[in-house]
Amino acid sequence: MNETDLEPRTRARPKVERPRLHKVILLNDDYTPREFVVTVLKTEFRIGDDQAYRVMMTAHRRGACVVAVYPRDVAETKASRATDMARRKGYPLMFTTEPEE
Ligand code: TYC
Repeated sequence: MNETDLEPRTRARPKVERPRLHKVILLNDDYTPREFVVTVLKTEFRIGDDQAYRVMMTAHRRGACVVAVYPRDVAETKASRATDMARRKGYPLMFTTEPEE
């Protein structure tokens, strides 16, 4: 047998679980300026102007918005970096993470 063999696979292929992805969620608050939220989104999550504005407005209107999904460690690092960026300016802006269903 070689790479060009067209026989169907007969040996068991054990199913491997993919690690679950985690959502980064932007939470609304009454104090952080809209402009600043957009800047944080663009800086930490590398999304464009329009997308950042839409995500910010969705959180503003509905209370929260999913920003993106990543492997757990990446999601947690980005959420705390983004939250810290706001904390340094004295804003209460918060990002959280949760596993995808
Ligand atoms: N609600 C804020 C304001 O009116 C703006 C804002 C939007 C803050 C989204 C946080 O996740 C947020 N200035």
